Amino acid sequence: MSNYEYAKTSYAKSGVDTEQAMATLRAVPVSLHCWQGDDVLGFDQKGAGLTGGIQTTGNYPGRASTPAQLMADLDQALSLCPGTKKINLHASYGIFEDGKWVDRDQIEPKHFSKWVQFCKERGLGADFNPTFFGHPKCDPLTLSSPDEKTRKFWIDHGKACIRISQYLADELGQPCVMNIWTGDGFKDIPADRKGPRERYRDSIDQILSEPYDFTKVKPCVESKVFGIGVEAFTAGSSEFSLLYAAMNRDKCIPLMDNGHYHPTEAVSDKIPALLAFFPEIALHITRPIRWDSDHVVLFDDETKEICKEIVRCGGLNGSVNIALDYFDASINRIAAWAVGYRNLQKALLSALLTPHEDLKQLQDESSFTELMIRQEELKTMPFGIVWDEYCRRCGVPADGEWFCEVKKYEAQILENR
Ligand code: RNT
Ligand code: ZN
Repeated sequence: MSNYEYAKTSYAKSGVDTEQAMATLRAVPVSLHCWQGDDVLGFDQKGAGLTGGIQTTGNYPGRASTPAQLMADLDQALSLCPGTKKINLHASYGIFEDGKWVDRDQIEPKHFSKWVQFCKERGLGADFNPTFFGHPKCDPLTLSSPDEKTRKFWIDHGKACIRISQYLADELGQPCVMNIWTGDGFKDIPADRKGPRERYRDSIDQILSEPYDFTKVKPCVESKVFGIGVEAFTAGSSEFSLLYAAMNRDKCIPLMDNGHYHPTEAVSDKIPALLAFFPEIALHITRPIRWDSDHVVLFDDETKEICKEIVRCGGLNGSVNIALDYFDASINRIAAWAVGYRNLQKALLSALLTPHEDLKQLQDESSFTELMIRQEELKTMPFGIVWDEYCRRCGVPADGEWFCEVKKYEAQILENR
């Protein structure tokens, strides 16, 4: 009996079909964030640096600094990632031909045609994000600024991004999730909390007044508890963002980033709460250490719990849009992409290899002793064997066989940058 046959039989005994689990996982789109490749700097600003209360730390050599380099690095990372991939783009990654630069309120679909070509050649979908940070027109507020000129600039940016998202969805034949997140907030105790939120709300209303097909373009509002330099107040708090989405269900969906809550809050628990009310939600999967530190995603308990909730709430049928969001500049950036992506795939596979119906029944029968035993015993099932088989079927290297590829690429390409 092969290792895989052994694993398959073991799982079958606990009521799990490994074939079905692998087939399901293979079809689930997961969005890989382009910004891990260049420390969130983008191409449209020279020297504005990263602002908005987010930060990359580390100075690992070989950062991509041109579209061609970022695409080459993405290719290397994608070749190591099993499953169905989408690329998550930010507006700051527009490509201006012949030096024809335009500011963010003027960007057009044509500035993303190279990305469309990239995605088409590889059969990928794309998601999109307006970039409300790292720009001289952050005053430092954007959509909640009291300066009407500033606010208009950023509203126009948001509208331009709706048009680009529609273009990406139409060209690639897949829905495009368009995420609105700003770092708007205050370092210290505000004198007015309602004003910024009213302006933020009005700004999102104006952005979403731009026409789009809601079956193809999925605008989201991402909440956040605090950022660096905006410790006292963020305009887009959890209540604000969730309520905005709840009151505008016909035109947007909520987005939760699991780095954006107090450290004892668990996004895994919030997923079923939101799905009790929203037909569709979106996630940014990351790893906070003490704060929104955006560390590389691990195959850890909370990632597994998030994936369990996605799977058992039926989220793989399209009701949960899954994206990664982390940025580590202290290690090889391609390895960071690949290991985080693979860990999310592992967590999803592990969730798919769980007999959820049996476990639910034990809970409903109040058989909590048996429930604990079953849940504990699942932890030592031969998961790694199924993972290896899944990688093999997807045509990507198994664990232990991919880092050598990254090292080769580092020696040949990254070290010469
Ligand atoms: C920041 C948010 C946001 C960004 C990206 C780059 O805290 O998580 O999603 O990470 O838009
Ligand atoms: Zn995020």
